[in-house]
Amino acid sequence: MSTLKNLLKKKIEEFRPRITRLLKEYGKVKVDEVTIEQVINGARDVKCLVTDISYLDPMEGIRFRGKTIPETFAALPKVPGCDQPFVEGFWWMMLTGEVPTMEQTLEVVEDFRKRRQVPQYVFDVLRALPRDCHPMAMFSAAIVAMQRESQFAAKYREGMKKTEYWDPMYEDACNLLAKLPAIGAYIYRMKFKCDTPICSDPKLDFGGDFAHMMGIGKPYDDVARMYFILHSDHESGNVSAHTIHLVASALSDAFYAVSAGMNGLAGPLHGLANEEVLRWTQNFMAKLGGQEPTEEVIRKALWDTLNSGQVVPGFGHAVLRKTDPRYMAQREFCLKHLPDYPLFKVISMIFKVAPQVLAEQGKAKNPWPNVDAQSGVIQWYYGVTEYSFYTVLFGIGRAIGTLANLVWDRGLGYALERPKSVTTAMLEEAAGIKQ
Ligand code: CMX
Repeated sequence: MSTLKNLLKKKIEEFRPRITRLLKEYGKVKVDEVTIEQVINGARDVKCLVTDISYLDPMEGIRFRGKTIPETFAALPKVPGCDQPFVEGFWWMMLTGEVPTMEQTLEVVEDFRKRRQVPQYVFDVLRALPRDCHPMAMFSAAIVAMQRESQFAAKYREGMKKTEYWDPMYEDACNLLAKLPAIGAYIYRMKFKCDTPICSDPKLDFGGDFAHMMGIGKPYDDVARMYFILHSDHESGNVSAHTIHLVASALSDAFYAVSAGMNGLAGPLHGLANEEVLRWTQNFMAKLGGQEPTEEVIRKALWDTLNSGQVVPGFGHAVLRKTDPRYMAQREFCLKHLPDYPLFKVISMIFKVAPQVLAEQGKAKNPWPNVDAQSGVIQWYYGVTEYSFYTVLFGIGRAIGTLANLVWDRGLGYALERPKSVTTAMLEEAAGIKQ
């Protein structure tokens, strides 16, 4: 058993009694109450999920295993000669809550290398799809196509104890995660680069190999590492993470669950917003016909969007009530690497104007930018201008946190998810409305 798997086994076994005790001795203690507004409006803020892998404070933003974004990047072992940490080390940290040493990180790098070969039939599935399919539909199809590889499904058929579920889930999680960079890059090169896929380089780490297979030189490897870590997890209530947790709660394996979660990430109110931001910005720039945008022009474009009943992509959040620190991390990257890039300047101007406009409109509870407002600029700068691909990048990252959650879900024996519905008449009765 690998060092990581051994440590994880120990951690899961140590943790289990905490859940057993809570259920047995304190199962009826109230955590929250639910209002009619929450029932109708998408269970906003209802505390009915548990995860120890990340926590989202509305004012502070995300913490991965208790660490803020800067703390996470500072703590993890860096790829030699690069600014950013190994994604593989981050995977260790998300699974165990501990920062790995360089030696431990390199063990995961080696382990992932052995798992990264994508079966040929996955590429055949991708090639059989019409080329104008959205990259996210392709990504989701490729993931679910691999379901036949699931060790969890095979072991479940053979019969296994509940306390053993985490083990094949861990194997599936590693096998799936290690293959995602090659699948994402294949989709990109097949769809957008005249069908010229690039083979994986066994010497490279997760992020480095992704950049290599995308066909983009340094420092895109660091961009990829940063991007995957930043998008990895946002506790478990967001659409993609929650879908993955929900689907797997029926003991569907990781391939079914992650594919389903990617379909949720592909929605414009969620991960697709990174594509929408670039589309919105490019459309708006095209209308200017080469003229320098001003704050006034941007203000008008924002109002036009709002007045036509559309949302301003990249702004607002269901939980956050301040600028997303994932936005700030990417903005800092831009300030360091591309401060004078015209598109970055436009995005910065939108950052200045949009919160005022949204606040004036008075609908959005959070007028500040989220992770998706900044990410496309960096991709565009490094040559990935095909913005319909951006959500696939988000998806590769999101798999890290959600797969770590799935391993723990099975380790702690979390139950089938099944909230209760009520009828509208029942809500009216609860409200005291007489028909
Ligand atoms: N532009 C215009 N209106 C917005 C808005 C925005 N950026 N953000 C919120 N609003 C509106 C909502 O549509 C809602 O209007 P109605 O009352 O007419 O339905 C109202 O303000 C209240 O919404 P809220 O409680 O502030 O926000 P929600 O929790 O309902 O939704 C989110 C959150 C992210 C879907 C929303 O802010 C939005 O649509 N943003 C733009 C899309 C986006 O950037 N999504 C990416 C989020 C991050 C991610 O998951 O990747």
